[in-house]
Amino acid sequence: MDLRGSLPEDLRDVLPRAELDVEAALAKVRPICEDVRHRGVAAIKELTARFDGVEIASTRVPVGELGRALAELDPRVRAALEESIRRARLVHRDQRRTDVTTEVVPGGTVTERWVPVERVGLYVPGGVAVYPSSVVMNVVPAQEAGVPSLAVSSPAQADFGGLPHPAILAACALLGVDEVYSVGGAQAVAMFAYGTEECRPAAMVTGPGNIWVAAAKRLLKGRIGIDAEAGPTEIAILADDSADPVHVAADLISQAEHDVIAASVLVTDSVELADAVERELKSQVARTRHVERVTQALAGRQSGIVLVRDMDDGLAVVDAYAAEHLEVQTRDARALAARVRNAGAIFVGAYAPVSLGDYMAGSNHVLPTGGCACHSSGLSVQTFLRGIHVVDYDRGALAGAARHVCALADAEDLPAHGAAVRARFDWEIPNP
Ligand code: HSO
Ligand code: ZN
Repeated sequence: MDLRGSLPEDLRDVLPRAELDVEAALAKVRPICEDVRHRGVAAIKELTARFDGVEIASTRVPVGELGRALAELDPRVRAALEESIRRARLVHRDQRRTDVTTEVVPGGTVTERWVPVERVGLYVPGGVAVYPSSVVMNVVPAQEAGVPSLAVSSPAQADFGGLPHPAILAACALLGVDEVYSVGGAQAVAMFAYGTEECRPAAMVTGPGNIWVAAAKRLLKGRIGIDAEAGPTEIAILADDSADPVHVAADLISQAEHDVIAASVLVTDSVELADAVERELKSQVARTRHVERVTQALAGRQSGIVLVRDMDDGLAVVDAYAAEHLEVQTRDARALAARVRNAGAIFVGAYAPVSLGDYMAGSNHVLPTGGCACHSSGLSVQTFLRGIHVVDYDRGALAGAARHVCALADAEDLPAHGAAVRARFDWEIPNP
């Protein structure tokens, strides 16, 4: 796409982006959720046999299976997961909030008290995408927020005797999560929302998932709190002629590897870089393991190269796009990155590829997709906290506010609001 002329007004609509039709999945998901609501475990067992092709004796994974999966985990993967957890804890621990008390008037304070969500259900996909790293990224912020009760659910796998994938179980064991369910898809969201004989209901469900999971979350939100609906993953790279085309191409391919509808977008003011990246893509794609998936993702209308006049226009484009992941590979990368307003996460310079953030930077990899980065942020400790205002006024402080309360109550034709204040002063405060 060539935007070297002046930028169009409707920049956001012009830029490439895939859309997921979650609405269409709602009709299929509704009866599934109702079934789980009314028949609980029996319904889940039938749905598991139908969708996952495996009979399960219980939806709850015996605790012994977690320890066994950990014992059988490749020691290199174990060491990497442990380091990933350690780094994520460092970052997320610093996100904890302290209660703040504001003295509004003498004798009148408001405290914002941060209280963790009581119980959280975390959904972990199975199937093509088995990501123990995502277990880390969901569990660590919840634990650091102080969530007292945490349960994980992941689809029953026929290949593993109806248990979730062993890498998921091992990650749970490393994180100290022992409540795990072998339940997938919309059923898992319904299980957390309504509860069953084997699983207590949760106040919130988080975690990525396929379209059925997204639809179930949309259907049941309100009944249960949800995180953002995760769409296909995206990488945008803002680069100038100082960027190395080998790195840029490798990073574009790295996220295209997730999904045929993943988006990889390069924004640059250098035609030479754009050409070099195209050449590099051809040669690297031919050598990558998931050639077909990557080829399809890069050829899709959601991916491509956007040419801009200069870096100011480049910034305008990446802000309008609001990528889940944004890499800045330019001469003054740090300064430029500081000017970006919209992105899920920003990766600065030549040595911060997105795959570092996926596993080992300490940052969270559950991030807003589909342009939602212009109003939302990724998963963090804050996701699992509620700020409760505690209002504490004494008699004198209320007296000082009384006539203003009465005036506004009157203006809104809600005189009983004013009366609730006046009653405390033997009605001596005049009705304005
Ligand atoms: N890039 C994905 C997360 C992930 N990558 C998991 C590898 N494993 C979405 O941020
Ligand atoms: Zn990734």
